[in-house]
Amino acid sequence: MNKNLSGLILILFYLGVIKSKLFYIEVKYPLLNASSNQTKVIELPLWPAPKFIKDTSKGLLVLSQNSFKMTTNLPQSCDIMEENIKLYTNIFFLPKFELNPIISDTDVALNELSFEISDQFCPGYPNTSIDETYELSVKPGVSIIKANSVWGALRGLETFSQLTFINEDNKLSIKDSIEIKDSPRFSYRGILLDTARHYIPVPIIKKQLDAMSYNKFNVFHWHIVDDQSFAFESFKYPNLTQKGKYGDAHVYTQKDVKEIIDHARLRGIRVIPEFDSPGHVESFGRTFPQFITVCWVGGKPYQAIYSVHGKAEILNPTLEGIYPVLKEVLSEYKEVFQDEYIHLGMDEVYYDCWKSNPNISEWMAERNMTDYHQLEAYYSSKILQIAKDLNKKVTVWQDVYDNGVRPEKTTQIQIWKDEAIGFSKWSDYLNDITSNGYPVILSSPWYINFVSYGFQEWYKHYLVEPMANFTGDAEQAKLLRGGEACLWSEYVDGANIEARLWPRACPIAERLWSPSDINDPEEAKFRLDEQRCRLLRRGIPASPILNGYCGDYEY
Ligand code: CP6
Repeated sequence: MNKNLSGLILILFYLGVIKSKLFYIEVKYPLLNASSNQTKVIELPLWPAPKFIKDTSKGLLVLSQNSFKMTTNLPQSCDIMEENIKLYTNIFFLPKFELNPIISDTDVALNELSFEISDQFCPGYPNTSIDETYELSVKPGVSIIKANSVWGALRGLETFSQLTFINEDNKLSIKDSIEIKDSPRFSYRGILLDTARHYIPVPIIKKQLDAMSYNKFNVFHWHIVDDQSFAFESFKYPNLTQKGKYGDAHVYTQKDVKEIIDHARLRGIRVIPEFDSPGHVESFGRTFPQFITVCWVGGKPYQAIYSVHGKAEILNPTLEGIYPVLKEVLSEYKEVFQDEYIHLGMDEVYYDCWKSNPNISEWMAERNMTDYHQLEAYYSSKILQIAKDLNKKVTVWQDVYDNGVRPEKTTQIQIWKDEAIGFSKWSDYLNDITSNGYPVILSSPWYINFVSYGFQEWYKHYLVEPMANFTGDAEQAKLLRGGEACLWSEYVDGANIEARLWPRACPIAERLWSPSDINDPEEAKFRLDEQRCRLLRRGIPASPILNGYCGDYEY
């Protein structure tokens, strides 16, 4: 081989080694098992990985619960910071592990974590344009988190918490010189929970919000009603709840909803509720059977309600009486849910029942409608107008767009179809919808309710690159606002949601937060292992990833 060439290869090889050494640190592994002799080289065990890390540490700092404090530069008290300082103090000094609080002469202390927040005000609810950028500087004495907003400070605090571990002397410690600069790749990083197929108890929903914040998710898409149940407490139409709920214990009172929204706010998470129609309305139709399309069978009306689940129950858009009711329902949503967006569903509209009904055919003929897509589009435009009149921005499932409706350009189109379930490729939808100027949320590759033996899906979910087949320019690319992991709950309720959701949602959290080139699952798996153990330590019963154990943790 040519000498120069082999020299070059050597240099490249050497650079590769240096790069990986910079990125990897030596820690006791498992992290909590201070007495273990196992040492393993793992990356700084951060999840999701930040944009930039510089670790020039030479030793450890010790945090003592007697002296460590967190301070902010905010002139006024801010409940978000105060609550999180409490929450994270509990995470740092979990009483369960009885840490040694003594700082001895040979220890170097970290006594303060100081938040320097440029927008010195305490925000209300998080919104689409929150700034989650932060910089973290860990050093002896006072470590610093700089952020533009309180939301960035929260993300930085989570990262800081993930750097702490228990050292050989049973003291909470952190490496002594780390610089991190970080901001999310996508602004929308959501999880859909379906509490209609099964009710999920309020305290369990709150725990999922906690776990979401540990993974830097920032949107809870609440699929709160569907065919199977209508669990939202309505004061305007109490029967919606009475007839729509599963049982007395299975209702989200408006007080519950407010609590959940406030719990989410403290963690920088938006709550977007879904009102799904004109399909998926069986439970709604128990109160308003007169608005459900009567399917005709053998030349006669056949009231499908209560007898056929799923596909048959569909609103009849030709009945004008429906729209004032929808307006009331949506205005009640608006009173309770704070977010500027509401999700209007409109997925899976099947035409069989509409087609069977001669009154609908007649109505369409009078309006020169020749195609049921036009009827669906008619319904979509009506309900979109209602939302607009209520001053609400809207997300819809892609069906609305597929059907030719072109709503306001603020309307987010959520892609759920894919060739894997008999449609086109999700990347084709992404190219098409963004080329027409609509913001997009991607869900198709991330159904975490589909399970196989073990946790094999995580590679698939992790390796999804949303922009892999993107054909648009940089402007168009910005329209991909992010993605959403969907946990459809046909087979999920309070008994198994936590183990089903975690750590299955973690790979998606990293894909949506971290730079696109953080995509090597063989590197990520060590950090993911640690993230799963971290979730356990914080009280989230996340499933195991593969054989092994989490330090001294008894699971
Ligand atoms: N429920 C509702 C569902 C689905 C949708 N809407 C769904 C269908 C197929 C797959 C995943 C989800 N269970 N209301 C479609 C958005 Cl593969």
